[in-house]
Amino acid sequence: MSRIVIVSNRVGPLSDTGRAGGLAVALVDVLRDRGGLWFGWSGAVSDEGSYGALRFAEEGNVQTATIDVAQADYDEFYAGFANRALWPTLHYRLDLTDFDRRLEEGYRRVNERFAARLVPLLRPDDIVWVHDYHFFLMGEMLRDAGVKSPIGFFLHIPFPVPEILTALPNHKKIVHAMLAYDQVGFQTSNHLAAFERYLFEEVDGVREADGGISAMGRKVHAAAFPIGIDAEAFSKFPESDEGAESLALVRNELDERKQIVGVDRIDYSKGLPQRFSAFERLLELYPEHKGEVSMLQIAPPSRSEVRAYSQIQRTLEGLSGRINGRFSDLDWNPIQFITRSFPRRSLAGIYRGSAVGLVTPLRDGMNLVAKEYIAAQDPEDPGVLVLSRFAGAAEEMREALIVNPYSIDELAEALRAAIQMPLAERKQRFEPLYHGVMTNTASSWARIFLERLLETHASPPEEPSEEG
Ligand code: ADQ
Repeated sequence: MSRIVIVSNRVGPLSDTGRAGGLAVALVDVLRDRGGLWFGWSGAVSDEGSYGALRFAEEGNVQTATIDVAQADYDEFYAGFANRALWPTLHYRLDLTDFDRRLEEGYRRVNERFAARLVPLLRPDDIVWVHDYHFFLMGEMLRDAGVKSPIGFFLHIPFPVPEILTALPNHKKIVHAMLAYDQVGFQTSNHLAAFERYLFEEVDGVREADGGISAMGRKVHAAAFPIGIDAEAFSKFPESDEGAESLALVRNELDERKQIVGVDRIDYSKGLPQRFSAFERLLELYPEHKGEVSMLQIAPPSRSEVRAYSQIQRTLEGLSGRINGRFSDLDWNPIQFITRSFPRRSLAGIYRGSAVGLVTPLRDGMNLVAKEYIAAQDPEDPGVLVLSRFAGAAEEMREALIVNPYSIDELAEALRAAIQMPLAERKQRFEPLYHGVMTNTASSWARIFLERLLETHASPPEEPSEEG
Protein backbone atom coordinates (compact mmCIF):
# COMPACT_ATOMS: atom_id res chain seq x y z
CA MET A 1 0.00 0.00 0.00
CA SER A 2 1.24 3.51 -0.82
CA ARG A 3 2.75 5.57 1.95
CA ILE A 4 1.08 8.86 2.97
CA VAL A 5 3.25 11.96 3.17
CA ILE A 6 1.75 14.89 5.04
CA VAL A 7 3.17 18.38 4.73
CA SER A 8 2.06 21.03 7.20
CA ASN A 9 3.60 24.00 8.96
CA ARG A 10 3.64 22.35 12.38
CA VAL A 11 4.22 18.62 12.82
CA GLY A 12 2.94 16.06 15.33
CA PRO A 13 3.22 15.10 18.11
CA LEU A 14 3.02 11.41 17.25
CA SER A 15 1.57 10.32 20.58
CA ASP A 16 -1.32 11.73 22.61
CA THR A 17 0.38 14.18 24.94
CA GLY A 18 -2.97 15.44 26.19
CA ARG A 19 -2.32 18.67 24.32
CA ALA A 20 -2.24 17.37 20.77
CA GLY A 21 -5.22 18.75 18.86
CA GLY A 22 -7.84 16.45 17.36
CA LEU A 23 -6.44 17.17 13.92
CA ALA A 24 -2.96 15.96 14.88
CA VAL A 25 -4.50 12.80 16.35
CA ALA A 26 -6.48 12.14 13.16
CA LEU A 27 -3.49 12.69 10.91
CA VAL A 28 -1.38 10.32 12.98
CA ASP A 29 -4.16 7.73 12.61
CA VAL A 30 -4.08 8.11 8.85
CA LEU A 31 -0.28 7.84 8.83
CA ARG A 32 -0.44 4.71 10.98
CA ASP A 33 -2.99 3.06 8.68
CA ARG A 34 -0.68 3.06 5.70
CA GLY A 35 2.65 4.01 7.16
CA GLY A 36 3.85 7.49 6.44
CA LEU A 37 5.96 10.55 6.78
CA TRP A 38 4.99 13.92 8.30
CA PHE A 39 7.14 16.77 7.08
CA GLY A 40 7.23 20.40 8.20
CA TRP A 41 8.75 23.12 10.35
CA SER A 42 10.46 22.14 13.61
CA GLY A 43 9.12 25.27 15.31
CA ALA A 44 12.71 26.48 15.81
CA VAL A 45 14.57 29.40 14.28
CA SER A 46 18.29 28.82 13.70
CA ASP A 47 21.24 30.27 11.79
CA GLU A 48 21.32 27.47 9.23
CA GLY A 49 17.56 27.62 8.90
CA SER A 50 16.07 25.43 6.17
CA TYR A 51 19.61 24.52 4.98
CA GLY A 52 20.29 22.81 8.31
CA ALA A 53 19.99 19.13 9.15
CA LEU A 54 16.64 17.37 8.89
CA ARG A 55 15.50 16.03 12.24
CA PHE A 56 13.83 12.67 12.17
CA ALA A 57 11.64 10.97 14.76
CA GLU A 58 9.91 7.65 14.43
CA GLU A 59 7.16 5.68 16.09
CA GLY A 60 6.29 2.35 14.50
CA ASN A 61 5.59 2.90 10.82
CA VAL A 62 5.27 6.68 11.17
CA GLN A 63 8.17 9.05 10.74
CA THR A 64 8.43 12.80 11.18
CA ALA A 65 11.02 14.96 9.42
CA THR A 66 11.37 18.59 10.43
CA ILE A 67 13.62 21.50 9.55
CA ASP A 68 14.28 24.88 11.13
CA VAL A 69 13.81 28.21 9.45
CA ALA A 70 16.18 31.18 9.50
CA GLN A 71 15.16 34.40 11.27
CA ALA A 72 14.52 36.19 7.95
CA ASP A 73 12.31 33.29 6.82
CA TYR A 74 10.37 33.38 10.06
CA ASP A 75 9.83 37.13 9.75
CA GLU A 76 8.92 37.13 6.08
CA PHE A 77 7.19 33.77 5.70
CA TYR A 78 5.45 32.86 8.96
CA ALA A 79 5.03 36.20 10.73
CA GLY A 80 5.10 37.83 7.31
CA PHE A 81 3.21 36.80 4.19
CA ALA A 82 1.36 33.88 5.82
CA ASN A 83 0.03 35.77 8.82
CA ARG A 84 0.10 39.40 7.66
CA ALA A 85 -1.18 38.96 4.10
CA LEU A 86 -2.87 35.57 3.63
CA TRP A 87 -4.53 35.09 7.03
CA PRO A 88 -6.20 38.53 7.15
CA THR A 89 -7.21 38.46 3.46
CA LEU A 90 -8.72 35.00 3.70
CA HIS A 91 -10.59 36.10 6.83
CA TYR A 92 -11.98 39.18 5.04
CA ARG A 93 -9.82 41.64 7.01
CA LEU A 94 -8.25 43.69 4.24
CA ASP A 95 -7.80 46.51 6.76
CA LEU A 96 -5.16 44.42 8.57
CA THR A 97 -3.10 43.30 5.58
CA ASP A 98 0.52 44.09 4.77
CA PHE A 99 1.29 43.34 1.13
CA ASP A 100 5.03 44.04 1.16
CA ARG A 101 6.75 42.47 -1.87
CA ARG A 102 9.60 41.35 0.40
CA LEU A 103 7.18 39.18 2.41
CA GLU A 104 5.79 37.64 -0.75
CA GLU A 105 9.31 36.72 -1.84
CA GLY A 106 10.04 35.23 1.58
CA TYR A 107 6.91 33.11 1.27
CA ARG A 108 7.98 31.80 -2.13
CA ARG A 109 11.52 31.16 -0.88
CA VAL A 110 10.37 29.08 2.09
CA ASN A 111 7.92 27.07 -0.03
CA GLU A 112 10.77 26.43 -2.47
CA ARG A 113 13.25 25.39 0.23
CA PHE A 114 10.75 23.11 1.92
CA ALA A 115 9.86 21.48 -1.40
CA ALA A 116 13.57 21.03 -2.19
CA ARG A 117 14.17 19.35 1.18
CA LEU A 118 11.12 17.11 0.80
CA VAL A 119 11.80 15.81 -2.73
CA PRO A 120 14.73 13.52 -1.81
CA LEU A 121 12.58 11.93 0.91
CA LEU A 122 9.79 10.97 -1.49
CA ARG A 123 9.27 7.52 -3.01
CA PRO A 124 7.62 7.03 -6.40
CA ASP A 125 4.41 5.52 -5.03
CA ASP A 126 3.82 8.03 -2.20
CA ILE A 127 0.57 9.94 -1.80
CA VAL A 128 1.30 13.54 -0.82
CA TRP A 129 -1.15 15.66 1.18
CA VAL A 130 -0.27 19.33 1.74
CA HIS A 131 -2.07 21.38 4.41
CA ASP A 132 -3.12 24.96 4.66
CA TYR A 133 -2.27 28.50 3.61
CA HIS A 134 1.42 28.26 4.55
CA PHE A 135 2.05 26.01 1.56
CA PHE A 136 -0.16 27.10 -1.34
CA LEU A 137 2.89 26.94 -3.66
CA MET A 138 4.26 23.57 -2.53
CA GLY A 139 2.38 21.37 -5.04
CA GLU A 140 3.54 23.40 -8.01
CA MET A 141 7.12 23.21 -6.81
CA LEU A 142 6.94 19.45 -6.28
CA ARG A 143 5.54 19.05 -9.81
CA ASP A 144 8.35 21.24 -11.20
CA ALA A 145 10.82 18.93 -9.45
CA GLY A 146 9.28 15.99 -11.33
CA VAL A 147 7.13 14.45 -8.57
CA LYS A 148 4.44 12.36 -10.27
CA SER A 149 2.56 11.16 -7.16
CA PRO A 150 -0.99 12.17 -6.33
CA ILE A 151 -0.73 15.52 -4.52
CA GLY A 152 -3.70 16.93 -2.62
CA PHE A 153 -4.20 20.20 -0.77
CA PHE A 154 -6.59 21.06 2.05
CA LEU A 155 -7.31 24.65 3.07
CA HIS A 156 -8.23 24.85 6.76
CA ILE A 157 -9.27 28.50 6.66
CA PRO A 158 -11.91 30.25 4.52
CA PHE A 159 -11.47 30.84 0.80
CA PRO A 160 -12.93 34.32 0.25
CA VAL A 161 -15.11 35.56 -2.59
CA PRO A 162 -13.20 36.95 -5.61
CA GLU A 163 -14.06 40.55 -4.63
CA ILE A 164 -11.84 40.04 -1.56
CA LEU A 165 -9.21 37.61 -2.89
CA THR A 166 -8.31 39.88 -5.80
CA ALA A 167 -7.01 42.45 -3.30
CA LEU A 168 -4.09 40.07 -2.76
CA PRO A 169 -1.44 41.35 -5.20
CA ASN A 170 -0.33 37.83 -6.20
CA HIS A 171 -3.80 36.24 -6.25
CA LYS A 172 -3.28 34.82 -9.73
CA LYS A 173 -0.01 33.15 -8.78
CA ILE A 174 -1.58 31.65 -5.67
CA VAL A 175 -4.59 30.26 -7.56
CA HIS A 176 -2.41 29.06 -10.43
CA ALA A 177 -0.35 27.12 -7.88
CA MET A 178 -3.54 25.64 -6.38
CA LEU A 179 -4.35 24.22 -9.82
CA ALA A 180 -1.15 22.15 -9.74
CA TYR A 181 -2.74 19.89 -7.10
CA ASP A 182 -4.86 16.95 -8.21
CA GLN A 183 -7.46 17.57 -5.54
CA VAL A 184 -8.12 20.75 -3.58
CA GLY A 185 -10.32 20.56 -0.48
CA PHE A 186 -12.25 23.28 1.37
CA GLN A 187 -14.14 23.24 4.65
CA THR A 188 -17.55 24.25 3.27
CA SER A 189 -19.54 24.45 0.06
CA ASN A 190 -19.39 28.23 0.48
CA HIS A 191 -15.60 28.33 0.25
CA LEU A 192 -15.72 25.90 -2.65
CA ALA A 193 -18.24 28.12 -4.46
CA ALA A 194 -15.97 31.15 -3.95
CA PHE A 195 -13.02 29.25 -5.45
CA GLU A 196 -15.08 28.11 -8.44
CA ARG A 197 -16.40 31.63 -8.97
CA TYR A 198 -12.81 32.88 -9.06
CA LEU A 199 -11.90 30.31 -11.70
CA PHE A 200 -14.94 31.02 -13.89
CA GLU A 201 -14.96 34.81 -13.53
CA GLU A 202 -11.29 35.75 -13.27
CA VAL A 203 -9.42 33.19 -15.37
CA ASP A 204 -11.99 31.77 -17.84
CA GLY A 205 -12.28 28.41 -16.11
CA VAL A 206 -14.22 25.66 -17.87
CA ARG A 207 -16.06 22.78 -16.18
CA GLU A 208 -14.97 19.42 -17.62
CA ALA A 209 -17.16 16.34 -18.08
CA ASP A 210 -15.49 14.58 -15.14
CA GLY A 211 -16.34 17.45 -12.78
CA GLY A 212 -12.86 18.98 -12.79
CA ILE A 213 -12.23 22.59 -13.81
CA SER A 214 -9.65 23.63 -16.39
CA ALA A 215 -8.06 27.06 -16.19
CA MET A 216 -4.70 28.68 -16.85
CA GLY A 217 -3.44 25.59 -18.66
CA ARG A 218 -4.08 23.26 -15.72
CA LYS A 219 -6.91 21.14 -14.41
CA VAL A 220 -8.02 20.64 -10.84
CA HIS A 221 -10.72 18.84 -8.88
CA ALA A 222 -12.17 20.76 -5.97
CA ALA A 223 -14.69 19.76 -3.31
CA ALA A 224 -15.81 20.50 0.23
CA PHE A 225 -14.61 18.17 2.99
CA PRO A 226 -15.89 19.49 6.33
CA ILE A 227 -13.39 18.56 9.01
CA GLY A 228 -14.44 16.87 12.26
CA ILE A 229 -12.91 16.01 15.63
CA ASP A 230 -11.75 12.80 17.33
CA ALA A 231 -15.35 12.61 18.56
CA GLU A 232 -15.41 9.19 20.20
CA ALA A 233 -12.42 10.00 22.39
CA PHE A 234 -13.52 13.54 23.10
CA SER A 235 -16.98 12.49 24.28
CA LYS A 236 -15.29 10.31 26.91
CA PHE A 237 -12.80 12.96 28.09
CA PRO A 238 -15.18 14.53 30.67
CA GLU A 239 -15.09 11.18 32.48
CA SER A 240 -11.29 10.88 32.41
CA ASP A 241 -9.40 11.79 35.61
CA GLU A 242 -8.35 15.19 34.30
CA GLY A 243 -11.79 15.88 32.82
CA ALA A 244 -13.64 14.90 35.99
CA GLU A 245 -11.29 17.02 38.06
CA SER A 246 -11.84 20.18 36.01
CA LEU A 247 -15.60 19.51 35.88
CA ALA A 248 -15.69 19.26 39.68
CA LEU A 249 -13.68 22.49 40.04
CA VAL A 250 -16.01 24.34 37.67
CA ARG A 251 -19.15 23.07 39.42
CA ASN A 252 -17.79 23.90 42.82
CA GLU A 253 -16.82 27.41 41.76
CA LEU A 254 -20.17 28.04 40.04
CA ASP A 255 -22.32 26.70 42.84
CA GLU A 256 -25.81 27.01 41.27
CA ARG A 257 -24.77 29.63 38.71
CA LYS A 258 -24.66 29.03 34.98
CA GLN A 259 -21.50 29.43 32.95
CA ILE A 260 -21.01 30.62 29.40
CA VAL A 261 -17.74 29.32 27.97
CA GLY A 262 -15.55 30.47 25.08
CA VAL A 263 -12.27 28.77 24.06
CA ASP A 264 -10.15 30.28 21.29
CA ARG A 265 -6.64 31.30 20.38
CA ILE A 266 -6.45 35.08 20.74
CA ASP A 267 -7.12 36.10 17.17
CA TYR A 268 -9.03 39.00 15.63
CA SER A 269 -11.03 36.53 13.54
CA LYS A 270 -12.63 35.01 16.64
CA GLY A 271 -14.88 37.97 17.54
CA LEU A 272 -13.76 38.12 21.18
CA PRO A 273 -14.42 41.82 21.95
CA GLN A 274 -17.95 41.47 20.52
CA ARG A 275 -18.49 38.49 22.83
CA PHE A 276 -17.48 40.44 25.93
CA SER A 277 -19.68 43.36 24.86
CA ALA A 278 -22.64 41.04 24.30
CA PHE A 279 -22.30 39.63 27.80
CA GLU A 280 -22.17 43.19 29.14
CA ARG A 281 -25.32 44.02 27.15
CA LEU A 282 -27.07 40.98 28.62
CA LEU A 283 -26.33 42.21 32.15
CA GLU A 284 -27.51 45.72 31.25
CA LEU A 285 -30.74 44.60 29.63
CA TYR A 286 -31.58 41.79 32.04
CA PRO A 287 -30.17 42.64 35.47
CA GLU A 288 -31.80 39.52 36.92
CA HIS A 289 -28.86 37.57 35.46
CA LYS A 290 -26.38 39.42 37.67
CA GLY A 291 -24.89 36.96 40.10
CA GLU A 292 -26.61 34.09 38.25
CA VAL A 293 -24.52 33.78 35.10
CA SER A 294 -20.81 34.15 34.53
CA MET A 295 -18.60 33.97 31.49
CA LEU A 296 -15.34 32.06 31.19
CA GLN A 297 -13.15 32.95 28.23
CA ILE A 298 -10.05 30.83 27.77
CA ALA A 299 -7.81 32.41 25.16
CA PRO A 300 -4.07 31.71 24.96
CA PRO A 301 -2.08 34.28 22.97
CA SER A 302 -0.95 33.36 19.47
CA ARG A 303 1.31 35.05 16.88
CA SER A 304 2.04 37.88 19.30
CA GLU A 305 4.92 39.06 17.08
CA VAL A 306 2.26 40.30 14.64
CA ARG A 307 1.02 43.70 15.82
CA ALA A 308 -2.71 43.09 15.29
CA TYR A 309 -2.47 40.19 17.76
CA SER A 310 -0.77 41.95 20.66
CA GLN A 311 -3.28 44.78 20.38
CA ILE A 312 -6.26 42.51 20.69
CA GLN A 313 -5.03 40.99 23.95
CA ARG A 314 -4.77 44.48 25.46
CA THR A 315 -8.27 45.32 24.21
CA LEU A 316 -9.66 42.18 25.84
CA GLU A 317 -7.90 42.82 29.14
CA GLY A 318 -9.32 46.35 29.12
CA LEU A 319 -12.84 45.20 28.29
CA SER A 320 -12.99 42.38 30.85
CA GLY A 321 -11.49 44.66 33.52
CA ARG A 322 -14.08 47.35 32.80
CA ILE A 323 -17.03 44.93 32.78
CA ASN A 324 -15.85 43.30 36.01
CA GLY A 325 -15.33 46.70 37.62
CA ARG A 326 -18.81 47.73 36.62
CA PHE A 327 -20.78 44.63 37.63
CA SER A 328 -18.78 42.54 40.13
CA ASP A 329 -20.09 41.95 43.61
CA LEU A 330 -18.40 40.58 46.71
CA ASP A 331 -19.38 37.03 45.76
CA TRP A 332 -19.41 37.18 41.95
CA ASN A 333 -17.24 38.29 39.03
CA PRO A 334 -18.99 38.36 35.66
CA ILE A 335 -15.98 37.53 33.44
CA GLN A 336 -13.09 35.21 34.03
CA PHE A 337 -10.47 35.73 31.30
CA ILE A 338 -7.69 33.12 31.29
CA THR A 339 -4.84 33.45 28.81
CA ARG A 340 -3.27 30.02 28.97
CA SER A 341 -3.96 26.69 27.36
CA PHE A 342 -5.39 23.60 29.03
CA PRO A 343 -4.92 19.89 28.34
CA ARG A 344 -7.72 18.61 26.10
CA ARG A 345 -9.21 16.38 28.79
CA SER A 346 -9.52 19.33 31.17
CA LEU A 347 -11.12 21.40 28.42
CA ALA A 348 -13.72 18.69 27.93
CA GLY A 349 -14.61 18.84 31.64
CA ILE A 350 -14.91 22.64 31.41
CA TYR A 351 -17.20 22.33 28.37
CA ARG A 352 -19.42 19.87 30.19
CA GLY A 353 -19.67 22.16 33.21
CA SER A 354 -20.81 25.09 31.03
CA ALA A 355 -24.49 25.66 30.22
CA VAL A 356 -23.64 27.64 27.08
CA GLY A 357 -20.86 27.23 24.50
CA LEU A 358 -20.25 30.60 22.86
CA VAL A 359 -18.54 30.24 19.48
CA THR A 360 -18.87 33.51 17.62
CA PRO A 361 -16.01 34.09 15.18
CA LEU A 362 -16.38 36.89 12.66
CA ARG A 363 -15.00 34.43 10.10
CA ASP A 364 -13.69 30.88 10.56
CA GLY A 365 -12.80 27.99 8.27
CA MET A 366 -14.67 25.47 10.42
CA ASN A 367 -14.17 25.95 14.20
CA LEU A 368 -13.52 22.77 16.08
CA VAL A 369 -14.44 24.21 19.47
CA ALA A 370 -18.12 24.13 18.40
CA LYS A 371 -17.81 20.39 17.76
CA GLU A 372 -15.80 19.72 20.91
CA TYR A 373 -18.39 21.53 23.03
CA ILE A 374 -21.16 19.29 21.66
CA ALA A 375 -19.13 16.07 21.99
CA ALA A 376 -18.41 16.83 25.65
CA GLN A 377 -22.03 17.41 26.75
CA ASP A 378 -24.05 15.10 28.96
CA PRO A 379 -26.81 13.82 26.62
CA GLU A 380 -29.28 13.82 29.53
CA ASP A 381 -28.64 17.48 30.36
CA PRO A 382 -26.91 19.09 27.39
CA GLY A 383 -25.79 22.71 27.18
CA VAL A 384 -26.65 25.07 24.32
CA LEU A 385 -24.31 26.00 21.48
CA VAL A 386 -24.47 29.62 20.30
CA LEU A 387 -22.72 29.65 16.93
CA SER A 388 -21.75 32.38 14.48
CA ARG A 389 -23.22 32.14 10.99
CA PHE A 390 -19.72 32.99 9.72
CA ALA A 391 -18.08 29.86 11.17
CA GLY A 392 -17.78 27.06 8.63
CA ALA A 393 -19.36 24.82 11.29
CA ALA A 394 -22.68 26.68 10.88
CA GLU A 395 -23.20 24.94 7.53
CA GLU A 396 -23.55 21.57 9.28
CA MET A 397 -24.62 22.56 12.81
CA ARG A 398 -27.96 24.10 11.99
CA GLU A 399 -29.66 23.18 15.26
CA ALA A 400 -27.33 25.49 17.20
CA LEU A 401 -28.56 29.02 18.00
CA ILE A 402 -27.12 30.66 14.89
CA VAL A 403 -26.17 34.31 15.38
CA ASN A 404 -24.70 37.30 13.61
CA PRO A 405 -21.61 38.04 15.72
CA TYR A 406 -21.48 41.67 14.58
CA SER A 407 -24.83 42.41 16.25
CA ILE A 408 -24.22 42.83 19.99
CA ASP A 409 -27.97 42.96 20.64
CA GLU A 410 -28.65 39.76 18.72
CA LEU A 411 -25.82 38.03 20.60
CA ALA A 412 -27.15 39.22 23.97
CA GLU A 413 -30.65 37.93 23.13
CA ALA A 414 -29.23 34.58 22.01
CA LEU A 415 -27.34 34.30 25.30
CA ARG A 416 -30.54 34.94 27.20
CA ALA A 417 -32.45 32.37 25.12
CA ALA A 418 -29.67 29.83 25.71
CA ILE A 419 -29.58 30.38 29.46
CA GLN A 420 -33.34 30.03 29.75
CA MET A 421 -33.84 27.17 27.31
CA PRO A 422 -35.92 24.32 28.77
CA LEU A 423 -34.43 20.82 28.91
CA ALA A 424 -36.75 19.43 26.20
CA GLU A 425 -35.61 22.01 23.62
CA ARG A 426 -31.98 21.63 24.64
CA LYS A 427 -32.20 17.89 24.01
CA GLN A 428 -34.07 18.36 20.76
CA ARG A 429 -31.34 20.63 19.44
CA PHE A 430 -28.51 18.59 20.91
CA GLU A 431 -29.39 15.19 19.45
CA PRO A 432 -28.88 15.95 15.74
CA LEU A 433 -25.80 18.04 16.57
CA TYR A 434 -24.28 15.18 18.53
CA HIS A 435 -25.11 12.70 15.80
CA GLY A 436 -23.37 14.92 13.22
CA VAL A 437 -20.26 15.39 15.35
CA MET A 438 -19.98 11.66 16.07
CA THR A 439 -20.49 10.72 12.41
CA ASN A 440 -18.30 13.22 10.55
CA THR A 441 -15.10 12.81 12.50
CA ALA A 442 -11.52 13.81 11.85
CA SER A 443 -10.68 10.28 10.69
CA SER A 444 -13.64 9.99 8.31
CA TRP A 445 -12.70 13.42 6.90
CA ALA A 446 -9.14 12.29 6.22
CA ARG A 447 -10.26 8.96 4.76
CA ILE A 448 -12.76 10.60 2.40
CA PHE A 449 -10.24 13.22 1.27
CA LEU A 450 -7.61 10.61 0.48
CA GLU A 451 -10.08 8.38 -1.36
CA ARG A 452 -11.12 11.32 -3.49
CA LEU A 453 -7.52 12.31 -4.12
CA LEU A 454 -6.71 8.85 -5.42
CA GLU A 455 -9.81 8.81 -7.65
CA THR A 456 -8.99 12.15 -9.21
CA HIS A 457 -5.26 11.73 -9.64
CA ALA A 458 -4.74 11.77 -13.37
CA SER A 459 -2.24 9.00 -13.84
CA PRO A 460 0.61 10.15 -16.08
CA PRO A 461 0.73 8.58 -19.56
CA GLU A 462 2.83 5.41 -19.73
CA GLU A 463 6.43 6.14 -20.69
CA PRO A 464 7.18 4.41 -24.03
CA SER A 465 9.43 1.47 -23.18
CA GLU A 466 13.07 1.51 -24.42
CA GLU A 467 12.64 -1.75 -26.32
CA GLY A 468 9.33 -0.73 -27.88
P1 ADQ B 1 -7.91 27.38 14.63
O1 ADQ B 1 -8.05 28.77 14.13
O2 ADQ B 1 -6.80 27.16 15.57
O3 ADQ B 1 -7.82 26.30 13.46
P2 ADQ B 1 -10.21 25.88 15.87
O4 ADQ B 1 -10.87 25.09 14.81
O5 ADQ B 1 -11.19 26.46 16.84
O6 ADQ B 1 -9.36 27.10 15.35
O7 ADQ B 1 -9.22 24.94 16.63
C1 ADQ B 1 -8.64 25.34 17.83
C2 ADQ B 1 -8.18 24.11 18.60
O8 ADQ B 1 -7.31 24.55 19.62
C3 ADQ B 1 -9.34 23.38 19.25
O9 ADQ B 1 -9.11 22.01 19.17
C4 ADQ B 1 -9.29 23.88 20.69
O10 ADQ B 1 -9.73 22.95 21.64
C5 ADQ B 1 -7.81 24.15 20.88
N1 ADQ B 1 -7.64 25.23 21.86
C6 ADQ B 1 -8.00 26.52 21.74
N2 ADQ B 1 -7.73 27.18 22.88
C7 ADQ B 1 -7.20 26.28 23.74
C8 ADQ B 1 -6.73 26.33 25.09
N3 ADQ B 1 -6.77 27.45 25.82
N4 ADQ B 1 -6.25 25.20 25.61
C9 ADQ B 1 -6.21 24.07 24.91
N5 ADQ B 1 -6.65 23.95 23.66
C10 ADQ B 1 -7.13 25.04 23.08
C11 ADQ B 1 -7.83 26.34 12.03
C12 ADQ B 1 -8.99 27.10 11.38
C13 ADQ B 1 -10.31 26.54 11.85
C14 ADQ B 1 -10.39 25.05 11.58
C15 ADQ B 1 -9.15 24.34 12.10
C16 ADQ B 1 -9.10 22.87 11.67
O11 ADQ B 1 -8.90 28.49 11.66
O12 ADQ B 1 -11.40 27.21 11.24
O13 ADQ B 1 -11.53 24.50 12.21
O14 ADQ B 1 -7.96 24.96 11.62
O15 ADQ B 1 -9.26 22.73 10.30
